[in-house]
Amino acid sequence: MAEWIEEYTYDYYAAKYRAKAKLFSEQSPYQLIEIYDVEKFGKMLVHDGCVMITEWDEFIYHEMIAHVPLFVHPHPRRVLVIGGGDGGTVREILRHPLVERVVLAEIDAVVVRAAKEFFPAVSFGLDDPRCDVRICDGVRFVQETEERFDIVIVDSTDPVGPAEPLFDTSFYADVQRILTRNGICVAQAESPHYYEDIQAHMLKNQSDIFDTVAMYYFVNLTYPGGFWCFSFASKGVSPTEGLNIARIDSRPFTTRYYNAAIHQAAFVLPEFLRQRVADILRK
Ligand code: AG3
Repeated sequence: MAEWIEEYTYDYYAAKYRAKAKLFSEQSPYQLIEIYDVEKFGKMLVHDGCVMITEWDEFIYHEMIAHVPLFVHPHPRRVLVIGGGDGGTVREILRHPLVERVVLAEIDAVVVRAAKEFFPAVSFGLDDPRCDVRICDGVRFVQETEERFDIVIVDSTDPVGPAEPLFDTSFYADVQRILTRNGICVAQAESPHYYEDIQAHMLKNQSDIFDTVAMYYFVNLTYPGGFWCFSFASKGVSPTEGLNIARIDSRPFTTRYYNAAIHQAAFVLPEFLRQRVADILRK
């Protein structure tokens, strides 16, 4: 089999990949989960027609969602991941020797099962003794948990379906409540070209709750447009000022995208986006 598979963005743009084989397809209670073997990119995980990860470029997303908050926080011990059932974010978090415990709250058991079977190099951290995988609704988890976390990472899909409430003020208020004093929340923040309304909505909502809110970007291949963002919100700690560069430079693991200069550069936004973010945060 060799067929083209497509990801549509609205009704005016689509990206097309040459699939060598379809490896997995299952309709879970939340979404259609498919895995393809794709030319160039290797195995590709697709939810409801949207590319989640490929073997080729998942390191970029996962390094940038994890190492930015983990190197900003002076002593990250406990980390909560909402979503992220493929395990890539957990894998990067567990490279930090200070981390004692990671809780992963993933709503969809099928994602975890499929990732363990087809993406062992992404998902292996889920079996680490420091990782506690909970199949549950992350929104309810943050409402109900008595536990406190130094960092909360929202590794979500686009805000349609189950991920929608993860972009709302009430969710961020619960996240703020369960964060410790130097707490940081980093969240998947979409494309500034295709999802500017979502970005505005989430930054505005975060700024109602958090003292410090910023946006940073990374470049990968397989999300629409390639230019993609994460939001950074904290109880005051700056993502770049006072950054401990020596700690980054002496990290006891290798990275392929993240380094100290990339960390700082990621917060330097192109002018259209810098202005837009400044306007949203001023209101
Ligand atoms: N999270 C999904 C990022 C957004 C993808 N959007 C899209 N293709 N339209 C990826 C989860 C990785 N752990």
